[in-house]
Amino acid sequence: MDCIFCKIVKGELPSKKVYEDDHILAFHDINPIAPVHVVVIPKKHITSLMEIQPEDKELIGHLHLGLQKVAELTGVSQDGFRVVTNVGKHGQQTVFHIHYHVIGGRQLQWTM
Ligand code: IU
Repeated sequence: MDCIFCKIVKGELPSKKVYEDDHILAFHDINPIAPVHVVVIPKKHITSLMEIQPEDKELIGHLHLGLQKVAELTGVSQDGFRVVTNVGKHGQQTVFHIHYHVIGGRQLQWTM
């Protein structure tokens, strides 16, 4: 499958890893928008939030615990941070393997 994030999971493309276990991978975004900007993905290929299936419930819960770990590992858990998953065209999703942006390390604003 021609998916960039699947290639990162398989080690065919490089990434700066923050956290990894059997089911998820977290790596620094190549184009960060804040001092902390980490992309967290399930190793399983799921195209977007809209393609999560009932059998993925445990995996998605596990990924949320991974988001906590990433926040702790990157030092943003105390002051706070933002988690974003972009979906489809209006969401400006550019990589069609579900991913959660963990963004922090500075005061964020809420703008669309
Ligand atoms: P989006 O939510 O699909 O718009 O975000 C994709 C993100 O993946 C974006 O912030 C890119 O900078 C990031 N990214 C990356 O970290 N490494 C890559 O090889 C590629 C994209 I392609």
